[in-house]
Amino acid sequence: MQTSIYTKIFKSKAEGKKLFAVLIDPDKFHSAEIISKAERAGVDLILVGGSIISDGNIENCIQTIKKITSIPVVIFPGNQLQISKNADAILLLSLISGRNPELLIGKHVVAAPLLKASGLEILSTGYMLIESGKQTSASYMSNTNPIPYEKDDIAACTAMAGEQLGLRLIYMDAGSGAQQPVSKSMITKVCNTISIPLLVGGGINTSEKALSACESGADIIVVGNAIEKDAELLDAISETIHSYKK
Ligand code: 1GP
Repeated sequence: MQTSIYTKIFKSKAEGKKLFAVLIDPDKFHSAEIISKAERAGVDLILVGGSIISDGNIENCIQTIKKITSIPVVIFPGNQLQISKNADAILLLSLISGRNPELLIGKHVVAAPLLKASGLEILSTGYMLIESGKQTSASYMSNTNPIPYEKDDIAACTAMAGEQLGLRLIYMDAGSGAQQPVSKSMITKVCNTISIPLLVGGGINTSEKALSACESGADIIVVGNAIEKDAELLDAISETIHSYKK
């Protein structure tokens, strides 16, 4: 039987190994070359999704990726339309940093039968937007306020509540192309508060920033924009994340 993606994530965390996830925005996915490079670099997960998909197509994007690589493909949905049975799993996001009922439970009710029929592995995720210097697409589109940059306690209690509600992952996101990633102190505080795996993304555009997130306690480092701009970064960031030891 195939090991579930969650089992692999949880096992890596237990062994102190960090994972590297690359985010592909279907709107910006114009060349399959980046996927081949990700495969060669040893990327662990490919996330696919975006706040808005205007001229890209998530179905075509996932099919193309699946033809090239065996790296697990996980949907990171910008909305309830972004579901494809051709992926391996989906981050079922509940936006726990916000107070928009549609994104806490409403959209999930609408999507539930489709998700069940899809056969996708469902990774229920407490999604936390963190302030990063300027308003991000995710914050604007979700009509929610992110957690203030320096409010580590609020972030920790939010993540704790997510874990207590039974969510299986926490994702702290400074937003796509964030000016500054989530702070070291906030990642550390959240990491020390929960026992479920922690994803961190938004504005991680160098190996140094990836290392900083690892040192702070992130289990999965998510990089999108930086790779889209310069796919050569894949090797360096992957090496940094995979050679990290506590
Ligand atoms: C955005 O966390 C992801 O939701 C990735 O952000 O594109 O800034 O790497 P970047």
